[in-house]
Amino acid sequence: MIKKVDHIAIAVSDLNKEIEVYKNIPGFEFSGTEVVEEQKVTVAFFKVGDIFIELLEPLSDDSPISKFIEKRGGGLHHIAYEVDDIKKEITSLEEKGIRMLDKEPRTGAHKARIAFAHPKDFSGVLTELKEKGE
Ligand code: CMX
Repeated sequence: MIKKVDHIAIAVSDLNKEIEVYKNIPGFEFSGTEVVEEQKVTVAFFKVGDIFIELLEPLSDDSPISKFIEKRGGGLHHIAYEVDDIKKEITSLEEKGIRMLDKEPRTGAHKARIAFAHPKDFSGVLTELKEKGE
């Protein structure tokens, strides 16, 4: 079962510049950056209420985020939902006809286990399942 929205991710080409913008917004609490080699991104998290806004900057030209920024110029990239048992949820969504881009979980920020579902099966929105890590 999907438990809650964990984070909303926004693709940016200049992370440090965007961090300064968000740091000035009352209610946005900066909680640090992390390089996620497996996903070829650097991420910055801001806590807003009980969810996070995740800024995503590509680490390299072959990062999927570079491709996205090239195609769309950045902006809203994905919504992530927290689940307790990601393998079970991958199977459950597939049984409902949703195409999972990841059949097996991968490692995301904070050592979470993550898997993406095809945007075409979620109203055009790239959708991440996330089982918390550390
Ligand atoms: N939103 C909506 N549609 C998107 C999209 C997005 N963010 N990214 C890609 N698409 C669309 C593409 O336009 C494409 O559509 P068409 O088939 O009509 O051309 C389709 O989805 C497939 O996209 P692709 O880039 O060709 O497919 P790939 O297999 O190369 O990439 C994907 C798959 C989308 C999962 C990958 O590009 C991606 O974005 N991975 C996520 C990386 C990421 O965010 N990592 C951070 C994790 C950090 C964390 O949260 O812990």
